[in-house]
Amino acid sequence: MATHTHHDTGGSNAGDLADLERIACELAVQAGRLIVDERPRGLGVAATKSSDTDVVTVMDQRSEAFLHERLAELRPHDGLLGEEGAEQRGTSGITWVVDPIDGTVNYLYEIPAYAVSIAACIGEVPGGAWSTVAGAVYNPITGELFHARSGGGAFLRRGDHEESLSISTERELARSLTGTGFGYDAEWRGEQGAVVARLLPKVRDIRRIGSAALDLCFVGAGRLDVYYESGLNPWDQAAGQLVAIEAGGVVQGRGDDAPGKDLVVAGPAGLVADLKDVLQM
Ligand code: LIP
Repeated sequence: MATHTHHDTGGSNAGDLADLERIACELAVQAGRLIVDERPRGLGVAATKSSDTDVVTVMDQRSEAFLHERLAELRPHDGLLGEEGAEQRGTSGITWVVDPIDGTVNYLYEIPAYAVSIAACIGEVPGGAWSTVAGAVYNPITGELFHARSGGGAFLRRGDHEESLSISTERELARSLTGTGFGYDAEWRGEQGAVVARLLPKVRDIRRIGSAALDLCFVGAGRLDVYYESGLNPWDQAAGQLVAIEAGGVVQGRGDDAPGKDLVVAGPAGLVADLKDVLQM
């Protein structure tokens, strides 16, 4: 079973990981402030990607440009992979995987459920096996900063207050608040809708928050009992995966596969197993 629990840290020591986590936190907050404070009036769609509902705003692009510039200054030998096209190979063994605004549709519609997600990863991302060693997810509207480093636990910081996170203690799928999300392709959404229709009578309820990064952090915080989604890119899930794991959860893919674009399931090990049984995945 390729379950992401605790990771190999690629030779990074605890001090290195703490520094990576600090950088992720600082830049997530700075980029989060940018997308709120400098949001133009009448913000529209700057471009579309996989479909005409898969939108990019000028603030996605500005946030990613900011993160690219700051990471090049702070960590010049690291790699970078960003949702909006930023990509460079590094020599340090660390690749920063960033989603400049996760939950872009929520951001466009001013629904307060979006985040900047920044993860320091090892391995071959996106082409091969990779894992996250430090990360941060910041919702600039709620001021909630979720962060973790491998082996260091998961935390939620709001202002001067910080608390450690633990996953749900729920053990019954029928009583589980279950998060999920859907892709941008109409035919694929039809298939995903059929899956969630099968699942709905078997769980407490479904929540479709619109940001995978927040969904995974909510699993870590126990705000969701369990979460699954198919079609996610590394930048949607890299930081949130580690928060869920360091809060005591497991993050798996289909069958014995590692989590990835095909499927991500996160939560307490027993609930993840039961959910995968129902999903037949
Ligand atoms: C979003 C994900 C969400 C998914 C949406 C979209 P984006 O990422 O975070 O979980 O359901 O379809 O992919 O596009 O806002 O960065």
